Amino acid sequence: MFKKILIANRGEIALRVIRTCKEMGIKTVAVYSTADKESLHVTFADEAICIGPPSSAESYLNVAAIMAAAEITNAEAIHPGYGFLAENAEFAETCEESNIKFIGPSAEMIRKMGDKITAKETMVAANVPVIPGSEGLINSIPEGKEIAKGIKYPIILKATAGGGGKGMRVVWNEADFEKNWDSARAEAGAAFGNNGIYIEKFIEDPRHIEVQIAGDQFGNVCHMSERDCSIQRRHQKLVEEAPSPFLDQGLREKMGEAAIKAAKSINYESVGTVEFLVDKNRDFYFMEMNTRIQVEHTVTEEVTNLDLIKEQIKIAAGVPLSGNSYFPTGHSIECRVNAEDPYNDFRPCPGKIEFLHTSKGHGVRIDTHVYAGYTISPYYDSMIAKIIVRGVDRDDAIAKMKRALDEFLIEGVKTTIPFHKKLMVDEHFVEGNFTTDFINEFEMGEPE
Ligand code: MV4
Repeated sequence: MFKKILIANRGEIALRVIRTCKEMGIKTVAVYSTADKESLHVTFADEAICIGPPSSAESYLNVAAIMAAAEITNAEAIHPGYGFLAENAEFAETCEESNIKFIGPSAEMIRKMGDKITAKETMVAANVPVIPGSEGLINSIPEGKEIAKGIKYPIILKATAGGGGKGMRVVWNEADFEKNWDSARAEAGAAFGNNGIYIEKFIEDPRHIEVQIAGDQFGNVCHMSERDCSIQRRHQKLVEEAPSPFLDQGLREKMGEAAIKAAKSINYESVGTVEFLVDKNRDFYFMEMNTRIQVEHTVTEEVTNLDLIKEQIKIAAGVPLSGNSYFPTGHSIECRVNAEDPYNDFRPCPGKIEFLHTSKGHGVRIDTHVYAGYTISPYYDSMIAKIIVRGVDRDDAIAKMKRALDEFLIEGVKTTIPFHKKLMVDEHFVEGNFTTDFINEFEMGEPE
């Protein structure tokens, strides 16, 4: 096992990794920007190294500074967390070349899943269901229109370098093809320096259901069942839960097996997530694979009793998996507490936390890096805490979440708590009857 790990991240996930390292007897090195000097990941790590000024580009994305910090401290491995360098193939490659273990998949696996057309071709070859559409890149408008006619409108244009909705356009009829083609191409080119576009049938009102998987260095792959992440706003998840209220055991097993096939087809090493779109007929289609630990890994931990960070570190150290898959017991829900004003278009609200009391008690877990007196920086993501509950069933989990939201007291900044309180009593949410379009219909009303 590793003796020392450097965590190339900040906030709650840096703290999350440090906690597991402590339990495993592994020393930790925190890196931080000057804006994060007072952060808990700096306090709780065994060593801490400043890697630059507040801007991410000069600190948490500064590969040279991070590699220097790892070398100075003799760290044997780097945990990238999520965001920042977690899915950066060049960074993984730099680690490989420096004989520092990147706690994640190889640069090659990251690249394969990062290019969406390559990922899709890989899934077709592996017999994983994909959304009907073009075979690879579209080279011209007439070619695109021909394919669209074949699969029938509505269709969706997607950027091969994309993800997170950038360079994506829904086209409802042939008359609207050209203008959407132009804007998708321009947006993809500007965002990724790659304007390659492909076409898919547009799935209306889908659910976003993803399967947690893990693969070891010996070709064993298992799944840890699914998470429902359909409650999203502008491609940012707000609430995640496990299991999905939409799946029965039969579909769960089928999606789990498909996710295992997907991971095996690239000899996937590490923990990862296979994202699916599920339509009204309960047909599911591969969408993307995330080659990192995700924010919402916690709900899977709550229903499987696994420590996914521990599994990830063990895999990186060469420990074999048992190969057995995991099915959920009970129900878990996570609400993301963001320093944003839900009554004002979820506008970010950085600033000083004047008072804080976090929820406690049976079945409640709070993962956060903030405390009373902490100043939320405008430089980074606005997520300041995750409220995670576990109940015997979905109704129990919702009851616990309502209670936990009432107990979460924060002053000085606006947060998404009022949104979550309204959601937990929404009829459609309570019935488990929601799709990715849910938020567009949701009314916040006026502040109390
Ligand atoms: C789709 C789709 C409908 N049909 N593809 C959104 C981000 C990117 N990962 C893919 N996305 C979508 N792809 C087809 N063929 C709808 C979405 C989509 C979406 C997917 C999951 C969760 C939220 C979403 C919100 C809007 C659109």
